[in-house]
Order: sequence, then structure tokens, then C-alpha cells
Amino acid sequence: MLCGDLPALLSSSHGLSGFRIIIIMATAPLQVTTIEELSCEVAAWVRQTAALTQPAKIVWCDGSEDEFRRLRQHLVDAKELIPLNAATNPDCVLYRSAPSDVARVEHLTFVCTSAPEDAGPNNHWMEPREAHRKMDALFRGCMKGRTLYVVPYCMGPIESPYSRCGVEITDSPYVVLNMKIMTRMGRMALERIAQDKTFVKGLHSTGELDPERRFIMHFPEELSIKSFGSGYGGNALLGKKCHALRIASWQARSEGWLAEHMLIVGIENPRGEVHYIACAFPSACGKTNLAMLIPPASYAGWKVWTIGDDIAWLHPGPDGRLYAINPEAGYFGVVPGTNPQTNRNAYETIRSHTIFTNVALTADNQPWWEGLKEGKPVIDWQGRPYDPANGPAAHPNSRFTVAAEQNPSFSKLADAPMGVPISALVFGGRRRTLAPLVMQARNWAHGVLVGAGVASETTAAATGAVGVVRRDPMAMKPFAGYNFADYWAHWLEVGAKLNAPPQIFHVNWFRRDAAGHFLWPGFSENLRVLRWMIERCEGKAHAVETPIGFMPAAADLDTSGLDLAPKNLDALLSVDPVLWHQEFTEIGTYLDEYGARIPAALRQELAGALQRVSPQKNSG
Ligand code: GTP
Ligand code: SPV
Ligand code: MN
Repeated sequence: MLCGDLPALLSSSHGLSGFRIIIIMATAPLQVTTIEELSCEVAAWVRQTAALTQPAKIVWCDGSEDEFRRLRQHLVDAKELIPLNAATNPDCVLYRSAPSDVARVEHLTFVCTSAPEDAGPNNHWMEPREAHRKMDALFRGCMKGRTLYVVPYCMGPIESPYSRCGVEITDSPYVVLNMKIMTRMGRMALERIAQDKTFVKGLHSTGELDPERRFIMHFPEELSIKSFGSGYGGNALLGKKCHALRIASWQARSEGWLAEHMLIVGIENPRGEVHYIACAFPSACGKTNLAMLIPPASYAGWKVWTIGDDIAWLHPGPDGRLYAINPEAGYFGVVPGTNPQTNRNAYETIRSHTIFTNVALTADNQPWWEGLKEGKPVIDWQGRPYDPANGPAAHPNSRFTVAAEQNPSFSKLADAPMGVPISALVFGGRRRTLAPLVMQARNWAHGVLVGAGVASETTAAATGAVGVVRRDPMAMKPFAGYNFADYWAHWLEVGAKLNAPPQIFHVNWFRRDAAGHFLWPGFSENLRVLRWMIERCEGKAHAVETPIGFMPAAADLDTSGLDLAPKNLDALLSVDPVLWHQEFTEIGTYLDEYGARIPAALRQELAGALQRVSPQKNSG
């Protein structure tokens, strides 16, 4: 009888009161309670938000497939989504965002802590009361005539003690569809919130999509987010960068773990042993590609298992190792460049049940993007007839949203409540010069310096100039929810808690020759570099000690069957102490921005690094 009530309750979308929900507790008998009793804090916040934003209707999302399909159809009928060719791309749709709303807006993203020093020089800061006033003025009445969606979500496997929940209130049905794919969304999350008795409050409205009235505000001390004026990606899918990185990094600091901008991947060797590694590369620098790598033809017996492609939550485990979970359930991946040669897994993954954002169309309504070898664009990402004079057919930051379980290399352990043990942490960046193909840090503290010193060329994932080298420590410049100086201190503390810390490496797939060509073939072939790293972790592979860390000699890297000129390999593995002296000096100047908060151990590491590349040392 009670169970019979459940479907009606879960598909209901008419408000709050009177609905009953069943919680099945492990130890207690069945309990029945209303949704308000279940999550009265959520209900109170929804009422308060509705009073401010004045929506025409409130919909509590249950997270069901049926709800997803109904909402998608509703958007197709309203011409906000374009159904793609059903024969070639079943269940795929195209969304075109406003042309002025195509990427994260770092200059409009704020961390609002009581004390500005807690946000640090790495964040834009606003005084919390002022920020609330500013945002509430924007939100006042902004949902008139619109529907307010309540989106309860869980970041991480629903059974994991490491997972954290949130509720996003949004007036964008496109955001709801994306949240359904990207998170564990709906009823299960609400049940977990009732048990956890805490959740991150995320309020979002697309507003008028006016870049002049667009702000992404974080209140880590209150575990809340307010985002107005954008419907795109990390600005609007609040579970992703806003919650799982900015707010979570703040929580992680006080709780003794790390929330990082990292992919998580398992590499299985022909003996069946699997090593998990987590890699932090800045936005659009190869995380999704590495997470879904297909071994090169000569690597028979090697397998790659994807746990996550963008975010890792890392916890010291009872055995003194570091364990990782992926808080997300889907991929919001860069489309351009994806093809069967570069990333066949991604290519297969996005053949069906995918939301494409800002790609081009062929004459027969197939999605098209730069880097795709077949098909021709006829309509560009803005819906105009394609004309190369207008720039690329697909926006360089066009994206796919797809469920992780569609990935052919999806790991069985992606839902493991305690996560997977990490053998290696890898930092990387996109650098034409200087940074070698791979190097290994001397130890954890040196690795923290290597991470803190990461620099990379900017990409289309955020608005602003592309290709400019900037410091992007741990690939977290846009995402750390607190002062980087405190963040590095926290990294050092977490490392000190581990008996068997992961080895730390740095890679650069993007080094170029004088003519501007990539020196390293990248993609599948990156497994050759991962193999060296893993064999270093096993204490098997040989390395030479260089002034910047341990590196493979040319003969230590497996390049069999690769069309790579020896002089190119030498260039990829070269270290110029003069340039590195300059680099470490610049890193020192950068760390100086953080003043006295910089941990002494990090300064010491830098002094050691500088000394190892100093002219006296090298002439001696
Ligand atoms: P975000 O989703 O923004 O965090 O990006 P990401 O780090 O997941 O980057 P992604 O894997 O989507 O790659 C971004 C771009 O870099 C794509 O156009 C890829 O084709 C390209 N790319 C990825 N891996 C390699 C590589 O090994 N070599 C080269 N040359 N390009 C690569
Ligand atoms: C990134 O920019 O690192 C992304 C895309 O993963 S977004 O979701 O927009 O942050
Ligand atoms: Mn990312």
C-alpha cells in the first residue's frame, strides 16, 4: 500500500506539502514521512527563494528517466533544443547557448569569505553581505513567468561516506537536463540529504544572459553559491566547479582531504595489475582524453579504465594510501578534436544519448566539429549558414554532456564507495617550450612545489585571451575556494599523513618545435609515458637525476614503433638549467604574492630547486 504511493509521489511536480516519501534505513523498520519532514531545511529554503524570485511554478525534480525525457521533449517543442539525426545519433540533441555565454567567466567569479585573506590573491573577493545584497537584487522577481526547478543532487557514489550533497535551484531546464547526466540527481540525493542533515545551497538563474549582469558568487563559510546571468557549463551546473571544487576544497581543508581538478584512470598491464593515477591538467589540456585513452597497437594486453575525467576527491585511507572518488556521474567534455583517431572511446560514447552544446550541423542534421574527419558543416554553432570567414563552425569550447557509463572504458570501480588507491599524481600544462615530456618529483614536498609552479597556456574553456602562459597551480587557479598559500600548506599536511604517498610527476604533451609542430604525438601514445611512471612507482624503471627531478633517459621510454625522430625525443627530454633558473625565479616572484602565509617548507623546496639549477652549480 505504502509502496504503491511511491511512483505517484516521485513523479509529482506540484509543490511540497502532503507528499510522502519512504526512507529505507539499514537498521530501522520502514518509516514514512512527508517530503517537508524529510528535508524541511530544503523546503524552507525553496519557499524563501520562491518568495524572492517569484516563479510561476515550482517543480521538484525526482531524477527519473521519465522526467528527463519529458523535459527534453518540452525543450524540443519549445525549439530550445534541436533533435539530431535519429539514425546516426539516436537520442542526441543540440543546444545553442547565447553567443556571449560560451565559457566560464573567471573575472566574474568570486569567493566571498568574511576575511579577504581567506580567499587569497588567487580569487576575486567580495564582502559576503555586500555580495548577497548585490545578488539578491538581481534575483528579485527574476523567475516571474518561469518555472523554478529544485534539483537535489549527490556528488559521489550515493553509498560513499566521502560523497557530499547539494540542491541547485535553477530556472534553466537545460541545466536540469545536464545535472541529471552529470550527478546522482533527484530522490536518492534528497534521501541522503535527510540523513546527512547538511547540503550545499546553489541558487541559479540565467537572468537575461547579460554579461554586464553576470556573477558567480561562492560563500564557503555558508556552503552556498549564487550564480546569475549565465546558462553555461561551470557557471551554471553548480554541482561541478562551484560545489565539487570551490566549496568542496574549503570543506576538504577543514576535514583533512583534497578536492582537485583531476581525472582518475586505472592502467592495467598485461599481468592484470591495475595502477590508478590522478592527473591535474588545466581546462582543455587533455584530462578527458587521457581518462579514456586507448592503448597504442603495440600495447597488446594493456587496458585503461576510466573512473573520472575532471574532478577527484582524495582521502587518506586507513592503510596510509591516498584514495580517490569521482564526484561526477557524467562528462561535460570538449568536443573539437574528438575523432576515432584521437579519442575513439569518447567518439563512441557520444554517438547516442548526448547533449551537444554549440557544435555545427551537417546538411542531414548530424553534429559536426573541427577535427572530425567526415561530414561537412552547413550550419555553424550560432545557427548561421556556415562561412569560414565567421571562424570555426563549432565553438572551440563546444561541449558534450554524456553519462559516464556509456564510456566503453568505464571502470567497474567508478561507484566504489571508498574509491580507488592512487599510485601516482600527475601535474601538467600546455607549454610550447621549457617543460619536458615527463619528470618525477624527488618526494611529496618537492611534488607540491612542482604543482604550485605549474604554468599553462590559456584555452577557450574560459573567456579571455587564448594561448597566454599563466600560473595555474595544480590546475586549480580558477577553482581553489581559498587562499593558495593555505592550500599548499594543506597539501603538505595531507602528504605527511600518508605512509605510502603517491609518487608525483609532471608531464607536458604540448611541447613544440621551432615550426610550431607538436614534438610528441600525444593521445594513445601518452600510455608510453604513463607506463614509465607506473614502473617508477613499482621501483622498476630506470631514471636519471636532473636538476629539476628524475627523468627517463631516451632509452628508458618505450618508443618502439613510434615515428619519432631521435632529435625530437632529445628535445622532449632536454632540461636547460638557464631557462629553469629563470622559471624558478619567476615562481619565487609568484609565491611572493602570497606573502608570509606561504609555508616555510615550500620556500625551502624552492630554495633547493633554485640552488640545483644555479649557474655556480652548473659550471662546477
Ligand atoms: P576540461 O573539460 O576543460 O577540463 O578539459 P580537459 O582537460 O578534459 O581537456 P580535453 O581532454 O577535452 O582536451 C582538450 C583539447 O586538447 C582537445 O582539443 C584535445 O583534442 C586536445 N588534446 C588532448 N590530449 C592531447 C594530447 O595528448 N596531445 C595534443 N596535441 N592534444 C591533446
Ligand atoms: C573546465 O573549464 O575545466 C571544464 C568546463 O571542465 S566547465 O564545466 O565549464 O568548468
Ligand atoms: Mn575541467
